[in-house]
Amino acid sequence: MAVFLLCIFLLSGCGALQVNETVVSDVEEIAQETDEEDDIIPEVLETDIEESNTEEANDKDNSEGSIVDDTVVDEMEPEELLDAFLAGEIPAYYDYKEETTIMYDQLPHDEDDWECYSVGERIDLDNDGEVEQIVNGPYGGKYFDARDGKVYVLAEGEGTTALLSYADYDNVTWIVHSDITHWGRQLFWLTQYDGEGKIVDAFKFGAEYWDSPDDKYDENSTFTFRYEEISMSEYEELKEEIFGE
Ligand SMILES: [Ca+2]
Ligand SMILES: [Ca+2]
Repeated sequence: MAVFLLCIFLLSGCGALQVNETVVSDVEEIAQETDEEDDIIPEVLETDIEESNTEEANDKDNSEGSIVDDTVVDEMEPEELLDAFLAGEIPAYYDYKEETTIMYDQLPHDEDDWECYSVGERIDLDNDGEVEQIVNGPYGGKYFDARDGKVYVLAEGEGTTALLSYADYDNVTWIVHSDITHWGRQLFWLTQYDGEGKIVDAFKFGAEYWDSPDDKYDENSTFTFRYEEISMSEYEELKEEIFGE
């Protein structure tokens, strides 16, 4: 489901505003449905949404969960906003409607918990010359972008079929979601963002070999780059170029 949704998002080529709204509304709709569809919601996403809806979050402030004065937040630099988010002082938003938020201190931080989140590097993930915050965690964790006086979730790992990472390719940084731990395929979805949280470019890349008896690709497998079929040697060249493998 996560991969299917991701495909739709990437295929649509629309901005993050639309993407994020779609994600949230899809998840909310699914969450309201019966148990039979529970398994198609990434657990981590469910947890986030449940936690963001707790009374504790609402009690921190009567509006957005922020415990810092709005005017102060408005004047903060992006890195100061990221600091405030990590300090648990301001929330991060999932979308421009700002209906779904997470607080850093509500994420699991117990090192014994496989779901443990921890502060990672700050690097420029959206090619705007400013750094974003990597938070390490399950399925590759989450990436946070500060802009317009707020912190937003730029991307997150969405399960074993959409592990989060990033790659430098073609002189820009791409957000990568990978499906590489399952039988019959190595699939990657690369998304390039601008500094406004909008998708500039996106494509699928990978190898599919569903009928392979030994779970390995060969010349007869299907190789895709930007939704067009390529050869095995082209696939391997591109894989090395994109991921350095
Ligand atoms: Ca950036
Ligand atoms: Ca940014």
